[in-house]
Amino acid sequence: MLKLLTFAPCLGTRSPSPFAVKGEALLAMSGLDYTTEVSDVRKAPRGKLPVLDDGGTLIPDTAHIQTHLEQVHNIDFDSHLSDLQRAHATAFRRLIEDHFYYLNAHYRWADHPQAVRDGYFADAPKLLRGIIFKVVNRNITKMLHMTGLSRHTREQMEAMTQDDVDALATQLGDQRYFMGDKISSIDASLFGALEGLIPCTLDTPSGRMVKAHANLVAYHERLSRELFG
Ligand SMILES: N[C@@H](CCC(=O)N[C@@H](CS)C(=O)NCC(=O)O)C(=O)O
Repeated sequence: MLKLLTFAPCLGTRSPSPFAVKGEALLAMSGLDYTTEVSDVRKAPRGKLPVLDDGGTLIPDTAHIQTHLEQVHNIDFDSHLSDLQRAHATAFRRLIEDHFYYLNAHYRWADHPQAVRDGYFADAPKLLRGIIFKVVNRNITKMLHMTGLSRHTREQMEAMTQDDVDALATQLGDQRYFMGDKISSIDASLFGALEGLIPCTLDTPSGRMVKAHANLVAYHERLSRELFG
């Protein structure tokens, strides 16, 4: 049985982590039976979640989870895509996971520390919650500083965010899925990002920008229904 080790739902989302939602979306798209289990990053092989547990074999990272599902379980996510579509999907995946992700993390952790503390660490004993939050917050702040993104002015960061959101909305256009009329693995990445913004209870610049694009909102609602009922 496949089991996705993940984070608990919070702040109105299936999971606060877009990667955890992406991992679950890949499993839902695969049609294989799976379960999810709330886990702890400290127990994860690379200190991050999600991790796929396939009968005791642990596969960290959604890129490797996708490869595992393709190679071991013969799931075909992307073979209908042309070489050009694959190239576009790769570029957009990097935009979503290696740029947009960090901007979204900044808006959450820098603007809503209290809500993040009480949402992310709801299961931690109340006395420890503040300490855990402080340690994680320090690491996240450092990580965002190292990417260089949080060194820009707020105005510059929001302009970059707007560029990302507009690029996503333009590529989607009035198509059913991100690459056309058939779902592919890039939809899992985009769904993960949108899940962290559209139903999320936090008011963030990226959330507002996404919600201003009716096609992104309708897409999120459609995939939510199709993948998770
Ligand atoms: N490239 C990884 C990224 C996973 C990731 O960054 N997970 C974050 C949550 S969004 C995490 O577990 N962070 C815990 C930590 O770094 O301590 C994937 O695709 O699965």
